[in-house]
Amino acid sequence: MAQSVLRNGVEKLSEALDGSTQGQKLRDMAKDMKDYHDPNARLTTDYGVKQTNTDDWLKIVNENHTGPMLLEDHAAREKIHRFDHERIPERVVHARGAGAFGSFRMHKSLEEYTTAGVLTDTSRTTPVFQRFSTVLGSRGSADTVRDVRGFAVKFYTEEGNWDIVGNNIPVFFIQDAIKFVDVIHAGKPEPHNEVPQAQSAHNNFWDFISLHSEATHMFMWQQSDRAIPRSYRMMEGFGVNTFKLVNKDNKAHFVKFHFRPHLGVHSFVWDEALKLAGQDPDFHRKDLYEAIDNGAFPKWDFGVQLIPEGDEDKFEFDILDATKVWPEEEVPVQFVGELELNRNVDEYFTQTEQVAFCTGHVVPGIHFSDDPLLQGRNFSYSDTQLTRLGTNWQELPINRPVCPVMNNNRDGQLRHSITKGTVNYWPNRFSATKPAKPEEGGYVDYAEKVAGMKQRLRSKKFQEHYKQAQLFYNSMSEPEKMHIMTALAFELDHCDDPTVYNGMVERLTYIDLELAQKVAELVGAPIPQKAALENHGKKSKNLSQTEIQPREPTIATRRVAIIIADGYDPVAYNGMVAALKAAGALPYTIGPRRSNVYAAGESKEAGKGKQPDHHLEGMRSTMFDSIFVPGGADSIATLRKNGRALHWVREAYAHLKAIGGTGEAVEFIKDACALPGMDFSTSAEVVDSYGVVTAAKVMPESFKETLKMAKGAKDFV
Ligand code: HDD
Repeated sequence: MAQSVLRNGVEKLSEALDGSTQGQKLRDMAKDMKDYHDPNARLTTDYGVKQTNTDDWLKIVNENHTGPMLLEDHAAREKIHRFDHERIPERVVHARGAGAFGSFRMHKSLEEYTTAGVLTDTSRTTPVFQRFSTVLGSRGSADTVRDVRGFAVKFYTEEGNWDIVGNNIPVFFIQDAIKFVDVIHAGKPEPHNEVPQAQSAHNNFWDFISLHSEATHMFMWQQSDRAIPRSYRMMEGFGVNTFKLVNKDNKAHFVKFHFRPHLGVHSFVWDEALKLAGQDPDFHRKDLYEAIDNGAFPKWDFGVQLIPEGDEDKFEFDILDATKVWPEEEVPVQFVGELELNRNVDEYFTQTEQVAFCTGHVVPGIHFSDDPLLQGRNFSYSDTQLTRLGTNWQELPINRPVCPVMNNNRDGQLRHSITKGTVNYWPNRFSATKPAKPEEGGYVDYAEKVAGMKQRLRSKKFQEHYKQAQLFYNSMSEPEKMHIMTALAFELDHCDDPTVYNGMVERLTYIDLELAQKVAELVGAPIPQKAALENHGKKSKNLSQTEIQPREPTIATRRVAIIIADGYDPVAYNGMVAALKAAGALPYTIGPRRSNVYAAGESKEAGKGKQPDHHLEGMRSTMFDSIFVPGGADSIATLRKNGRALHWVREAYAHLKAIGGTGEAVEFIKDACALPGMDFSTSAEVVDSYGVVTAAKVMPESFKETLKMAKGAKDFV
């Protein structure tokens, strides 16, 4: 695996260097790359001396070839010493992540609003590096936990690096950066026992949330399906904070950045996410890597919401408050560009781990607003990189810009570039390395009049914390509402302090009384009888993820398990495999063993048979989007007797997945899915969240159509 990964990287790099897509950044990094597949390369020390033996420490040996080891062996000590220091501090938040390279293009210029070349020049392809992450877990934690996902994009523009350090949720827990420490301490493992890992389901988190009412809107998103995405490729991205765009006439617009996935937004059901966290903790990481490796490049439409300076007071909410969305009815999103990820990393540590994003990284034409969360973030990001990476982190290959970097910042640990010349200050007698004029592309600060009292205050509109939480909840579909209710009930069940869960139930009465009552009943809190605040009943579009549909219905990159045993129907099997592959889906054959399985009419002696990709115990239904079972009397008779096979089908059914079968598999699937006392012939009998799948004569086309509908599939042929 490791070898193919590296080879792949090197091959792709040479393709890129031939002039394709985002060659600029790749050419830049190639200066520091080594090819570990060079058969002519020889092992050396760090100081370059070739080594004849890196397996035995130098010793004084007796006749039995044993004896004490020598301190003199510098090469051996170097090897151990380097190993001892391999780890660096993980990110204080967002430690767990995955990254990829890509490119960004604008199809409509934003020159009316900004001078930034990256947003105005439609002939440019800007290279990018993107990192996705969870927030709370440590670097080795699981991908599929309930959490906000980081969505950080570094644009290597011709004018310098521009970073959007966003999330897959458009709002945040807090309004002022100073509260970040509190919300993160509350969410991270508790201080006395470092429990729980990568979860918000504990006393401290909900204690803080129940007492800090500005988090109300955000915790509703965090309890929704958005926090358990099916794939990084199937989530939206939001810049969250309010920035400013400034045009050539020095006119400013407030702006929020959006990324909308071409594949639509899809999520796990909670039980699936929970199980996957143990069964395949790298699920999202692998999903991203495999999709890019297969050429199924994830894409997002890039959009902006714009408010002209001067209009900022026209809204019920403060447009600088990161706990509020700008409802799309009031400020539509204009989609003007496209982000594509098309190349996997060559090495995780030097690229995904060492990449350092900073909200303070902006290019001419893009400016900060007075958003108090953003202003504080601008300090925190460059500061944290010092602990994590050390001084001169900006010079690391993944972080350095593609344009020249010239200044009088010097020295410090691990300084990489060598600056020639006799002066390191400005002004100097050579008039060397001088400040740029605006017409030379110099960054010009946006001039604003600021006057006021020096005080620790927030604007009045910042004090309102519930209307948008109600708006979000009201906008959910019924299944989404149910998922929020069960998520809250799960989380609060993990809190054993009644002050915490009682307090949270009380907080819910500010959003929706019925929701509060249902949660209260499940978690054992007093059932509230009165709403603390009347629900305004309003809704807004695109808050429900069911509205963020795929651009084109597609099953591309969906993982389909095809379960077979000896005697399976080869016509149904081959037809389905071919149809799925043709549609870009990823069929995996699962058998009772990974040794060859024989179709009806095939014999072991004739040397035929099909080797499954996995056996039934090696994988679980959770790792697939769908299941197909071809008929074949003997195959189905075997599967019927196999508890794990039944579990595969039944579990997939419970997780609302499309299930298909032909011939004898039809009754098998029905029996496997049937719940005690359930009348399978009418969907009305079906328990709440359970999808209904009745399989009869499943042709590849109808199966594909069902799969396109992904979760929530109801009755198909
Ligand atoms: Fe942050 C990392 C997103 C508020 C302080 N943050 C980090 C990352 C993302 C975000 C995606 C991971 C970047 C990567 O992949 O390396 N953070 C957000 C969003 C916020 C937000 C969308 C609200 C709008 N963050 C926020 C505040 C502070 C920080 C208010 C501090 C005052 N964030 C950090 C940090 C991190 C970080 C401590 C840890 C690692 C890093 O910066 O590079 O500085």
